[in-house]
Amino acid sequence: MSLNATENGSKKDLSLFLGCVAPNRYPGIELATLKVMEKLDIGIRDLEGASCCPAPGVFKSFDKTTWLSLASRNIVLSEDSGTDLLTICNGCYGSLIEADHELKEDPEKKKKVNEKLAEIGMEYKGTSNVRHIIEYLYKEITPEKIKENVTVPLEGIKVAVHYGCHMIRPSKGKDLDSVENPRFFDELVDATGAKSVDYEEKMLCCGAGGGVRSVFPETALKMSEKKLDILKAGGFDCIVDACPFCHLQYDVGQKTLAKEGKEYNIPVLHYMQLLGLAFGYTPEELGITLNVTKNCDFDNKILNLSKKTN
Ligand code: 9S8
Ligand code: 9S8
Ligand code: COM
Repeated sequence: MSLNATENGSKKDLSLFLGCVAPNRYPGIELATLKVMEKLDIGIRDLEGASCCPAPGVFKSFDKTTWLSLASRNIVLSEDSGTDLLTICNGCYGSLIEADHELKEDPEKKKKVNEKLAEIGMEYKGTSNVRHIIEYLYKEITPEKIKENVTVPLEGIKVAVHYGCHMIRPSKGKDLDSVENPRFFDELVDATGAKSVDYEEKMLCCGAGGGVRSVFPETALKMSEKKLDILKAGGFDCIVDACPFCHLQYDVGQKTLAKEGKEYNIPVLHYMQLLGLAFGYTPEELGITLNVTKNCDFDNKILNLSKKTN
């Protein structure tokens, strides 16, 4: 069945906000997103002229006006094309939705930002919404309808879902379920036929956010290591994230740890890549092979699954 987001009254076309990490480090995530969205019949357009969101843990901590002005400029780009703005990164979602919320709630802030935007001939109106791909698929498409499009059920794949911080925290303006024990991402994973299994420290930060990876890389790595130890002991097949920055931290982090003699070999997949596998695309087509972390067990499992269905 072909899916159409207009069914629930939302707009069909979305502007894809890529952020910095996906295009520069993990182009496979963009590739997978475009393939999956095409399969779901959701119209995607490029957000031409977009800049860094700007990264919430960095810019917002230093200068709120600069943060708000840059964020509003990105939002205006999607307003101008009459579409909602779709993010594939927790950080971008966190930054842009919070900025949008502040501007919609506070006329003073809106006025100030519009004075800045007027200098480049732009105006923030508040006519567009900021969406996260996970939240969008869950609410507008639903796990049931995703299931209907699965051609290669990922049976036997034990998934560690990594929510990351900015997708749900702070909860203000987000309208999602429990901050402590969310389930929506797990349900989307289960819709692929794979199984999201709970684990200790599931809600732990990957360690990278808020500038920690740049300034205190050892601290960031220690946090990743903590979760990786738990996942290795639990026999998980892969980590599934919805944030290219968490993705980078767990992927490159494993390479750094391997140099210290700690081998994990746990594949790191963005949800778009997991869904792409369930839709019948190969790991190459989804750019999973561009990751640093490789794991033959996982590749073989996927290969066997696709053989079974063909
Ligand atoms: S943009 Fe610039 S650094 Fe980043 S990927 Fe997501 S958060 Fe927004
Ligand atoms: S990077 Fe993405 S969302 Fe964040 S701050 Fe904590 S966790 Fe990883
Ligand atoms: C993390 C973004 S996804 S930031 O480093 O906290 O800005």
